[in-house]
Amino acid sequence: MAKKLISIMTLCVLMAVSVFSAFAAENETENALVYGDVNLDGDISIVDATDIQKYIVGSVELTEVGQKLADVDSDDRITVMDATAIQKYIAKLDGYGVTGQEYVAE
Ligand SMILES: [Ca+2]
Ligand SMILES: [Ca+2]
Repeated sequence: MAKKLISIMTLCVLMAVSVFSAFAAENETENALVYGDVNLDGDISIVDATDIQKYIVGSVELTEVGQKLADVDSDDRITVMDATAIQKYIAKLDGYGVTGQEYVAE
């Protein structure tokens, strides 16, 4: 009896694990690209603004997509204005351009 209970519990754990990993994998593919998430970690944070500043001074590289997501004021350049716009978005101030909007590849 106890043995049967253990095998049922094991089955439940295995099912929970597989459901969870399927959910995690799905989440990853559905992780939409959003303007402002320069480092593509799924979060718009001060790190992204800092990455832009570092990119401007040449101390960090951005991926091709990262560079597109960095231009949040849509002037086709990556400047300190983009970093400022992201900071405004985080601080919930106006003037954050397209930060937080979904990026759709052309
Ligand atoms: Ca980020
Ligand atoms: Ca810009």
